[in-house]
Amino acid sequence: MSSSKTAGMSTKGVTVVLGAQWGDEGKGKLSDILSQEADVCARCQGGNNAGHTIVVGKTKYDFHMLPSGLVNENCTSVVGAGVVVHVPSFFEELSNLEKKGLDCTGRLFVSDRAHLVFDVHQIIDGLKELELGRGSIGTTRKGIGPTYSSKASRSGLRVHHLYNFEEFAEKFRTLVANKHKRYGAFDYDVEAEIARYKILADKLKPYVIDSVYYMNKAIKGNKKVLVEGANALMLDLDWGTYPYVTSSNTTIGGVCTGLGIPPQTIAKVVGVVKAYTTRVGGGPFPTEQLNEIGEYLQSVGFEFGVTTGRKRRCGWLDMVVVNYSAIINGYTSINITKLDILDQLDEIKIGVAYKVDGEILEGFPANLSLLERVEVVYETVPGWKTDISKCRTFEHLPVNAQSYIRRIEALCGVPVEWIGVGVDRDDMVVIP
Ligand code: 2SA
Ligand code: GDP
Ligand code: MG
Repeated sequence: MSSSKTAGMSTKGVTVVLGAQWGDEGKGKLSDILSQEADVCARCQGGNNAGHTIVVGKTKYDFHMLPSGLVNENCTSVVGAGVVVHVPSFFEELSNLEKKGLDCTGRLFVSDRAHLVFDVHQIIDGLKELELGRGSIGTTRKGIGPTYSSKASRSGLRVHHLYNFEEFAEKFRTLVANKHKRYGAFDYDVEAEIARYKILADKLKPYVIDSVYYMNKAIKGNKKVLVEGANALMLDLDWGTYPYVTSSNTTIGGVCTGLGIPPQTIAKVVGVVKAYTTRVGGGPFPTEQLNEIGEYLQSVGFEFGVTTGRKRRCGWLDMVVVNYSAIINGYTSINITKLDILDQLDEIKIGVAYKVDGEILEGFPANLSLLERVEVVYETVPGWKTDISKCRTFEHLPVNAQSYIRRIEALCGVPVEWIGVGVDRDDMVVIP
């Protein structure tokens, strides 16, 4: 396995990787690089709606619910309590990784407090989207929203329920009966599902741990702990473009609630920022380019959903979004990704402010009808018209590319520590 320079894990305290835009910034790639020196890599929220791509030489791995740290055989991976777990997909993903040669034996664990996603949640995800019609969220239909709804309404089932099976079966029948009351008749064989989960419970047992104890022991024992965020700030249930969001806290708070670790254990928070912006699914997107620039970014950036295969919407870098995310997440450094995708452009725009009725807005609006009315103020900078994929140091980047990075730093006040210049693990400029 090739290994690139691995700078960046905090030597004392937890390192966190979070998406700063609408997802798909390249969190998986950075998590993989960092987990080469991590002892533990944990997921704290989301489920198999996520899609993290890692390319190591000729091998491409797609992660959905499992932590990207699994690529590195010295790293143990934890699916934390805040994650929602569809057990059949857990095993399918694991088996796909094993087929690619990864031995995950004894180094993958799942929290006994994680909530379970059932096929019924996925059916309801689809039904809810149908009900919304033209106003649909554009979910991944993986049952994420309905499962977090079951959790919040205290009717969900958690991993530990599988080990008191009579109670599990009873609660599960009630859960499904209540869904029928709300959504009417839909095809779902409850007893067959219970029988399937009887087998899955035994299969899952070796992976189940008390993750609160496990994580805090690792931290106290000075193990190097990495937390891999999924989705991104603008998809956060509280801070994103509600209701066009996912159903978990994708921000720094979700790290503590999803893993049961105290905030003072977090030493480093890396914001992953794509050099332009993409969004998949519905909802507002002020710097979206519904023109040849958007098409260029989509095709050159190969912007397709990793989980659903949907085309991603594309636009210019939006520093209003990045700054809003930096306030909430408190980044200690940034990873700019996919800078190479801008290589061929004559000029590049950066969204630096939002104006409504001629007035600059302070902050990011909560109200979507106000957001729809914003006019983006752009700065235009020259492109570099050079292939940067072989650059490995900041000094080797063309001057205009260096200026683009320095401008981003100046606009958000956070240092850039990594710059992605290609898909492979090694295609990264590290700024020491
Ligand atoms: P959900 O399924 O309830 O979480 O969907 C709610 C919104 O959250 C968006 N969302 C995502 N956005 C970007 N990437 C995601 N992961 C996949 C990927 C997405 C894919 O890596 O490409 O394959 O389509 C992700 N997961 C959820 C979603 O589009 C809704 O807007
Ligand atoms: P994540 O969800 O944030 O992990 O990101 P995704 O895996 O959904 O999408 C990012 C895509 O960009 C993946 O296909 C990565 O292989 C790719 N990628 C990541 N960093 C870079 C980069 O610096 N340059 C290029 N060209 N591709 C990158
Ligand atoms: Mg993704």
